[in-house]
Amino acid sequence: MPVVWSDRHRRHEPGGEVWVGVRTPGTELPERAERVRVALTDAGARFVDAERHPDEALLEVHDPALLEYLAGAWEDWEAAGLTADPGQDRVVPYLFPHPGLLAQDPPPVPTAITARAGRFAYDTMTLIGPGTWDAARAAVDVALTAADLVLAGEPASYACCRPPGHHATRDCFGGSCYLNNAAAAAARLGAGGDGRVAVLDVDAHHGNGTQAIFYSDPEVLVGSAHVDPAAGWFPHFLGFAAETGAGPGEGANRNLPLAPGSGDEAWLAAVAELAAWARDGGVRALVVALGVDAAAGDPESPLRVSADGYRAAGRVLGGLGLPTVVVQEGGYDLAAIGRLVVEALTGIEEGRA
Ligand code: SP5
Ligand code: ZN
Repeated sequence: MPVVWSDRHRRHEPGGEVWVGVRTPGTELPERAERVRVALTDAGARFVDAERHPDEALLEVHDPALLEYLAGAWEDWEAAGLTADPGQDRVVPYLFPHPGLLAQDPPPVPTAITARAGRFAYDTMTLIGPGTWDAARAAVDVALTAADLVLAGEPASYACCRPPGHHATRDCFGGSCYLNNAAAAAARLGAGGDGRVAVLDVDAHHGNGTQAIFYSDPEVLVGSAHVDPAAGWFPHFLGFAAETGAGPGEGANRNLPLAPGSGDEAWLAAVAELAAWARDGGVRALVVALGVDAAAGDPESPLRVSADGYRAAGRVLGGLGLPTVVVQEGGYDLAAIGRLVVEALTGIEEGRA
């Protein structure tokens, strides 16, 4: 299947993560996408450069206030002198508008640049530097170009997105994600209005942003298999089985939390359950949010899936026989990420055959 790519991902250098107040090296590195590119090149893949898309497609899934903030966040931070005093070379939030704090909903966008970040960031780990907006915007273009290829008749396409997107909601960002690439692709696939779309998320972490964006939407099924947040894993506050959608979207969200240590058997059973759910829901197009951080060697999750497991999951998802856009999410084991992606994509092609 064609691989959609943008060199602009390299402009996003997170510069680490502030975790429990400490600047740690972080794992969402430019090298991740480069390793995937090399593995796909070796596998003989056909590369397509991302095409620039107007903001309209993005406004289907994001609040204009978030886009406006992210587009200027770095320049505002620098202009406010914060790189010199107190000497912080990335945008880091410090104050968060919790519901219990507020007199206004939605909260105002604060005047102080230091306070503004917390209006949109929900964690301290997802830092903004000079090239972050350009790269995040390019990742959406990658996903939208991949969706366009499928709309033009390709059976499947792979969006090699970086930074990832599935933790970004309509109006806030976190979990190494800024803009929701998979949600933008799903909105694009569903734009014709003639049938439901499914987003099936196999990243090790709950796809909370995608869930939130489509939570009341009966036309986009969102399913996620992930390590149980109740067992102590990000995103901690959601991803539970009881979250099934709201209002007209009731029944259109499905979460399958897995115990830490789960390997191929339990994980593949969950992936198969999500696939059967989408099939029974009568969907006509599929977005696979492909995180490969459920793999055994990944530093960010306790799931123990093998490379063969990713291949088998690909076969299950490809077996649905739907027009499919695969969107890259997490995966932080640099030595394994390339092979894991190749196995998953190969599995999807085998499943379709
Ligand atoms: C897209 C994606 O996979 N995002 C995952 C973000 C989860 N990050 C959670 C990080 C939690 C803190 N990690 C600290 C590691 C210290 N050794
Ligand atoms: Zn993840």
